[in-house]
Amino acid sequence: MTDFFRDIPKITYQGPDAATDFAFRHYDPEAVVMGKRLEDHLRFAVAYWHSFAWEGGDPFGGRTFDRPWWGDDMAAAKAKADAAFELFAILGQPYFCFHDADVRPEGASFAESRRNLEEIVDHFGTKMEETGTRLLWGTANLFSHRRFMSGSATNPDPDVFAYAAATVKSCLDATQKLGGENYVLWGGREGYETLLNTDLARERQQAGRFLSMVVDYAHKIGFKGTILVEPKPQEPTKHQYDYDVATVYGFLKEFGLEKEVKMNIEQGHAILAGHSFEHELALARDLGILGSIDMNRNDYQSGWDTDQFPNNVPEVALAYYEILKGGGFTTGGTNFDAKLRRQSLDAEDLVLAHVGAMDVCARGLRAAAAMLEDGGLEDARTARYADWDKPENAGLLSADLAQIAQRVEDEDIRPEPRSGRQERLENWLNRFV
Ligand code: GLO
Ligand code: MG
Repeated sequence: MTDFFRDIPKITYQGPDAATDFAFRHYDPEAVVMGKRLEDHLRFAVAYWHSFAWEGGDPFGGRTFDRPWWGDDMAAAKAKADAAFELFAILGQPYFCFHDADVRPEGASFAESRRNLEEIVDHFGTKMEETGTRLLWGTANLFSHRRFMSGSATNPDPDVFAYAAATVKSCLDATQKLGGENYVLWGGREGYETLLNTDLARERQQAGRFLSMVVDYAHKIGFKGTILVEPKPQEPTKHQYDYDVATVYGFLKEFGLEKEVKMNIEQGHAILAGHSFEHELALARDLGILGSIDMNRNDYQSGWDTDQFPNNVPEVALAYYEILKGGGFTTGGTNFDAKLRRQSLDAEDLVLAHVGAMDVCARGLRAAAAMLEDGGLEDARTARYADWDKPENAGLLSADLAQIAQRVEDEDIRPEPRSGRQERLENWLNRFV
């Protein structure tokens, strides 16, 4: 036991009129929505990196947080793990996620780093068994260390490619050992700073081969989880190859991986790519590659990936609408890829950030379920496209241009514009959020 969270009670559902801040007002894990418990719909995960490894720095100043587990040896890593599992017990969320670099000290060699990871994985295994907390996904940090400054799989130096491949192998092994339900690849440095020094074609080939190796190895070790790629358009590099869902889909098709790999979609990354979160989710669902989400929120003015905790129910409702419409999560879940503001120093801040975020997601999911059950949007959409189902239009998509042109003249077709009814639908939406 550490005493970092001392005096903070276990959070329970107490309803909207709870007398304390330390309660869920909306997230009742046991409540049944569309035939499923809220806990099983939302599948919340705490992100180890933001909550336990991030020090509160920004480009103008370093560490603001004072944590008893700071340090770069195994004792510090275990103290960190103890504190992390204490937070998990307070929140009662079913899952967590981690990168290798969040949880173990860097060794003097690759082998030492791997052994450090294995030791922490054993420690996690014991704690997971004791507490029932599960692993939503594991991942490798292929972006913080200076060796990865010019990329990992896409590095001009083959030694870095090899180091990255060995790292992912060790992280997939760790994820498999802990029963992780997914494995995530986010290519933070898989991109370029300047085209002047970059061979785009070669780097894309390297990335495609790397991802194929990851998929093959997952099969080889019998990994039953889902391999997920997390799109982001830029930051840290000026341009990242995994720009958005559409770009990654094209990449997966090119390398024959579209049936093997799905997407981990993050709110803030969608915004940076010039999309809404629901756009990215709807597209992934329609392409059959919607896997999991990194839930957070971006500051709309800064143009920077601010990774704040979600606090906007109408936006979150639209996101869960797309997820529920696709049948809900299977192996995926809601990972809070979100960090405190650097002035939020206290243990209480870390707990309450998650409590509020879980409440916001619960409200959003309930609203989304009510919208789907009402069916208003789906009915309006069906009506809008209904003419495509008429017998006279059945052959339109298999005809050629000349046949269509003939028909337009023969039948003297004169299209009559119809309202898109956007405001009416926005008013409908407001009844639920
Ligand atoms: C950063 C990303 C990062 C990933 C993580 C998963 O912008 O969101 O936090 O989610 O590395 O691999
Ligand atoms: Mg993320």
